[in-house]
Amino acid sequence: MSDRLEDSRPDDALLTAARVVARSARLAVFTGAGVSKESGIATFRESETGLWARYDPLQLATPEAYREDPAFVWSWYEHRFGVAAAAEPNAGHRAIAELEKLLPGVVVITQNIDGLHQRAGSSRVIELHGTMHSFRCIDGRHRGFAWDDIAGQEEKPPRCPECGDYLRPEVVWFGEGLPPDALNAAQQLSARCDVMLVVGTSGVVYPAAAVPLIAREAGATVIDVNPEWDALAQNCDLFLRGPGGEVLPQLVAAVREHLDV
Ligand code: BV8
Repeated sequence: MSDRLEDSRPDDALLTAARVVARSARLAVFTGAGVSKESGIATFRESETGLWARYDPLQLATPEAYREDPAFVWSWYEHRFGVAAAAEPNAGHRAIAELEKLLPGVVVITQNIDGLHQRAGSSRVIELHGTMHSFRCIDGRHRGFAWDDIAGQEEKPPRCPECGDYLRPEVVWFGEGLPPDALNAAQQLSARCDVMLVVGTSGVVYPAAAVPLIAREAGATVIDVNPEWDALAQNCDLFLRGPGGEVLPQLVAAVREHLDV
């Protein structure tokens, strides 16, 4: 699709997007922190509130920060784990999960580590940056510990039940490579999708941010959902301005009309 509908006539853009999505055979949904904003989880671009307001996630989500002060970085993840555990998937997450019921071959590629897509019902989710719901010892020999396996330990960070090393969340920190299987799957699905719906990402963190670019290069129609017109919006075919929790349910309702279901 060559011409890009500005968001000057939002209803037209939404109806066009719904027509494109309803006709898709291989829809990929690429999400960032913005899709969880309406679940009460701060995005990276906004500062947190309270204790963590004065810390920059880009400085905390690194192996260096963890080596320097493991207890401090662990406390940040413990705080975020608590926020995510108390959060509920919002209408945007649920709308994305509903697309999987309406269309064939829908896959979600997310940068988020909060697990809300899965809790909303999406069953094909690629977590490019790992998950905060699983832990491993720092040299990676023992993996897959759940929060319940370690919650009783007083020491921060808790110790690996197998080898006694400190544990860390199974997330990708800045400067660390992405899980090869997840990255390869995301790149292949992006190159093969016919429509990519991008929701709530500023598109600045690589290699994840290349996902929509791969899709567009391969000829997919790229639709961006974001309250702000930003770098990604300039490289998409359709821009739907607004929060995911509002736009996505409207989009799915219009897709249902197209599919007459
Ligand atoms: C790598 C997990 C190489 C952790 C994250 C120096 C050294 C090394 C690497 C680099 C370097 N300089 C640059 C790099 C590359 C670096 C990078 O891209 N840096 C950026 C800052 C320039 N990348 C890496 O380091 C990656 N690894 O390159 O390694 C390598 C290769 C092989 C072997 C060894 C090494 C790893 C990057 C992954 C980092 N981990 N998360 C954790 O979460 O704790 S990144 C984290 O930040 C998120 O996962 C996400 O990817 C990113 C935040 O971006 P967004 O999700 O887009 O969120 P953001 O807040 O930015 O934007 C929110 C958007 O939502 C906004 O547009 C807003 O308008 C919108 N919004 C707001 N409200 C709503 C909304 N949208 C919808 N609805 C709403 N209601």
